[in-house]
Amino acid sequence: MRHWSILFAMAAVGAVGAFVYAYFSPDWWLPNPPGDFHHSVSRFGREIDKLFFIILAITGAVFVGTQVVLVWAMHRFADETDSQGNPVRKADYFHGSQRLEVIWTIIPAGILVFIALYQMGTWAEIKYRSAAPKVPPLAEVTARQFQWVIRYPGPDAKLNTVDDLVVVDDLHFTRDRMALIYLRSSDVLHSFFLPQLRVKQDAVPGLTIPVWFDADRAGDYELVCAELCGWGHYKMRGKVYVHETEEQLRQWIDEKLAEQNRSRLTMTTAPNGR
Ligand SMILES: [Cu+2]
Repeated sequence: MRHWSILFAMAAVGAVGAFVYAYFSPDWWLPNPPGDFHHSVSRFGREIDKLFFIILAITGAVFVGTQVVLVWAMHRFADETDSQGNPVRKADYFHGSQRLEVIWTIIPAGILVFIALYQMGTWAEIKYRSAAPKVPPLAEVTARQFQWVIRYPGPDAKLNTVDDLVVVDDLHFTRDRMALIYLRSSDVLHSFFLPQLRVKQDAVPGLTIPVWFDADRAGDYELVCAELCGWGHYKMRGKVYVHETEEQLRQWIDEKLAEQNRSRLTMTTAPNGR
């Protein structure tokens, strides 16, 4: 049955085709701003994408190589019968080959060691606390079922004081500046995920974890929870807005504060009929 090899070849060609198509499609797996889906907008994003492509190239080459061998073997050793219906060749087998097993253990092990060493610099830059930027924190982000509570320092520029601004699901920061947040959880495990900036960090109850990131393009992005944290997990979706300048960010915080003070005032005066 020689044509089985054709079916397997088509499956492999289809799989490679899907990858090639994906690269030219806006639904490409690495989310980027619409209209420019090949350019990550953050420094970490570019580094992570580079690692992603290296791994994709290695796994892609191995996939194509093994598929070629598979299809060739199916084609070359398909069963054949002569005109009397007798097999042309007898089935043959052997009990493994030590040399082959050594080869296909050493090569993947070597590749894994290479990736482990190669990614260390990027990992250190994104995750090591010693690499955290020496800047005042942008905000404290507390995950809870099912929202992100974000606390920005108020006019005194200090966190956890009475003049802080507390909002829900609304993360704002400034372009071209490392933003540092302190991530916490008040109930279960959540995961702070900024897909366009390639930032992902678990929020762990009892821990305060510094997370830092930047964006080199102003605009709207998204914040989602990437850890199944309960029935309303899907609702843990926040807005991210990157301002052009620090003044604009400051202005947004001031406006929000004024708005909240106004509503607090109406709340306290309303029962007395004004
Ligand atoms: Cu969550």
